[in-house]
This record gives sequence, C-alpha cells and structure tokens, in this order.
Amino acid sequence: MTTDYRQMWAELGIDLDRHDELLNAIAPIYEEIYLSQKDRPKGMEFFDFVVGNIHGIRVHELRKRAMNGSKVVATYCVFVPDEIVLAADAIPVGLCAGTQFSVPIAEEVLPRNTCALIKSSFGFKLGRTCPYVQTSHLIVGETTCDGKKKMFEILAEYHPIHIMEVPNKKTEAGRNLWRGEVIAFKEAIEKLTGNEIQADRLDQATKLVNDRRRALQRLYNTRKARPVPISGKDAMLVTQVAFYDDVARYVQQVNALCEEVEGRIAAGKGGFPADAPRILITGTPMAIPNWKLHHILETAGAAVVCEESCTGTRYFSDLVPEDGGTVERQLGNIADRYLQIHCACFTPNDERLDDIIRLGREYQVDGVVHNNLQFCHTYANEAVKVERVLAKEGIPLLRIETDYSDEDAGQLRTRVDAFLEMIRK
Ligand code: BJ8
Repeated sequence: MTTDYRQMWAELGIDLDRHDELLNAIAPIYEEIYLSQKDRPKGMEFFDFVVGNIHGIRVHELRKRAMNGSKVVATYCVFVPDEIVLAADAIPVGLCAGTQFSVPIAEEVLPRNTCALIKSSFGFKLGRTCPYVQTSHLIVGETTCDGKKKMFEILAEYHPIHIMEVPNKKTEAGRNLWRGEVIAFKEAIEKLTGNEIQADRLDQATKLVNDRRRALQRLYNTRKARPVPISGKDAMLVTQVAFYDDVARYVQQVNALCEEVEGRIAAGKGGFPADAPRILITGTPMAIPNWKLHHILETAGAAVVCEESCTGTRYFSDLVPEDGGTVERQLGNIADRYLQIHCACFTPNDERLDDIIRLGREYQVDGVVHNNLQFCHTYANEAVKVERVLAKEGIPLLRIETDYSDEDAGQLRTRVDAFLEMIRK
C-alpha cells in the first residue's frame, strides 16, 4: 500500500517519512490485537481490509470526489450532524485521534497535561501525517470541553474551522441555543459547498444516517447473547470504521456481518466461553487505533459486551424522526436528537447514569470499567456519580485513568486481573 499511494500523499502535503513510521507502527499492532484472534466472523474481513488500507483507498475515493467538486468535512465529535453534510452533497469524515504517535508532535505546542485525544488530533495536523485532515476542506470543532475549545483556536491557524457551540445545560435556553447552532452549521455547509440544502435531500440523508444507526443497534443487540458471538474488539472496530467509511457501503457490510453473527447465536456459537465475565466499558471515546483496554480485558479472559461511549451506544442509540417536512422542521428534529447525547460536558447529566444502569441490565454485565483519558476532567468527575449508582445496583466497577501510551499496560493488566478475579469469586 505504501508504494501505491505515495504520489497522492505527497500531493496532499503529507510528511512521507513520518507517515511511513506511523503505518509501520500500526501494522504489527493490528496483527497482534486483531488478526491473532481465533474464529472471528468472516464478515470482519471487510473491516480488516479497510484498516489495512486506512490511508489508501478511502482517501483516494474522497480525493476523487473532491476533484469533482464535492467538499470533505472533518469532525471530532458526535455532536456534528452528518445529515446536514450529506444533504449538501459533501462528505463527513470523523477524524481519528487515538494514537500516541501524534502526541509528542502536539506537545511541541500544547501543554503536556492535556487529554491525549486533543493532543493526538492536533498532532496529526501539525505533523502532516493524516491524509483525511489534509483532504478536508473544513474541520468542524465544538465547545464540548475547555481543552478542545482552546485547541481549536490554535488549529484554526493551520486549517479552516467552523465551531459549533454546544450548550452546557439541556434547558429550554440550551435547546434554543443549540437549534440556532444547527441552523448556523447548515448555512456554513451551504456556503462551503455552494449547494442549498433541500428538504428531500435532507430527508434522504436522515434515512441514510439512521440506517447506519440501525445497523449498529443490530450489531450491539447480538452482544446481548450468551455466549457473546463476537469479540468486543471486533465490535468496537466496526463502530470506529463508521466514522470514515462511505455510509451506504458501511451499512451493507455491517448488516451482512450481523446476519452471520446472528447465525452464530442460533448455533450457540460464541467468541468466548459462556461463563466469561461480561464487561461494560463506559467513559471517554476510543478513537481508532485505541484498542488498548479492550485488548487487555479480552486477553485476560473477559468479554467486552458493550461500550457506553461516543464510540459506542451514544453514537447510534437515538434516531432522527423520519417524518420529513420542511427544512426547518427537519433541522429542529436533528438538533433535538443530537441534544440527547449524554456527554459529560452537560450539567446535570443524570441520563448517562440511567443509561449505564439500563445497559448493565440489558447486556447482563458482571462488571463495569470506567475508562477515563488522563486530564479529561468532565468524565473523571462524573465517574464519582457513576461509582455511586453502580454501588447501589451491586455492579462492581473498575476505574481506569490512562492515555494512549503503552507505559501503563503492565499495571493495567494487574488491575484488570485482580478485578476479574474478584468478579469470578
Ligand atoms: S460528545 S465525549 S465525542 S466531546 S476526552 S476531548 S471531553 S478532555 S471527546 Fe467527546 Fe463529543 Fe462529548 Fe462524545 Fe475533552 Fe474529555 Fe478529551 Fe473528550
């Protein structure tokens, strides 16, 4: 792959040497974490292929569309409505920010005590190692947390940026503010693309994005079975790929995978023994290629059955109503749907606590792991409340604070082993 796409990467302004280093680092990790798993569903081959060509085929597709006049809109948060981007014939791409590789580059500018997700995303632009960033015409940022908000100000020195203001409270005033932001975003996208968003296009885009949500809901439902028919690592990878693959193709592939996995359930076949401790992970998102915690848990004998995160249920749980109507009406529906996301940037955010308990019951979990990226204060503080509600429910909790480096892997393993031991007793 490296040879085939070098010309394209050079044209995109990629730092080729650094980029080689990145790809060479990811390949063996993927081999160890993913390809070493036994008896995976055949449908995972598509996702292996996508990751194996992560900076090749899809970037090439985007560039081709861009050459024909389409705009690429890059995002970092599940608050940015893909429906609006697609309705304007632009292409949304969720940028990955899950690797340690780009962190030291970011630290040349940003303070070290900043969350790894923020540093990783910034480092990709600064180091010119992400062809998705380089292909994009606009990055959409948001005001969800202070670190991101201020990072976007600096990122704006390097790339065109549009910022969406996400309210802190889900009050009527907050809802009005957010509805206004969604309208402003629609106008920004229209300006970028030169395409006025029409009601029928918005309706079509809504159905398409809902199809993606439905496909992921279907996949997650299979994980409620005992034994669980697919590893948590694989299920998370499927979710991570959703952020940048073509939506229609992705939906088709996920549904094909679901059919196969449902067949496994009917045959009583599982990826883990039926008595493997069932774990729910909750907390900060895990952007590709952050597979660290899943790998530690699953190689220790646990089965990760659900993720309450933005690379999990928060991404797809709620649909946008598909009842059409004027553009204004649809934008209102879109705004309301996105405002239901239970991000810790809201106060209060009790719906997330309710969700964790509900998911714990539905997926019959034996324990919860609260995954917190270091220096993410909103999730770290909310973990106090998560701990309380889980204690009331009698569900054991392991709180983890980590980053993208492997330095703490040994210590995490020890803590995970002890946690699983306690659950098994
Ligand atoms: S909706 S969770 S994707 S903001 S981990 S950068 S919060 S310091 S990622 Fe998120 Fe949107 Fe919320 Fe979801 Fe800041 Fe915390 Fe870092 Fe975070």
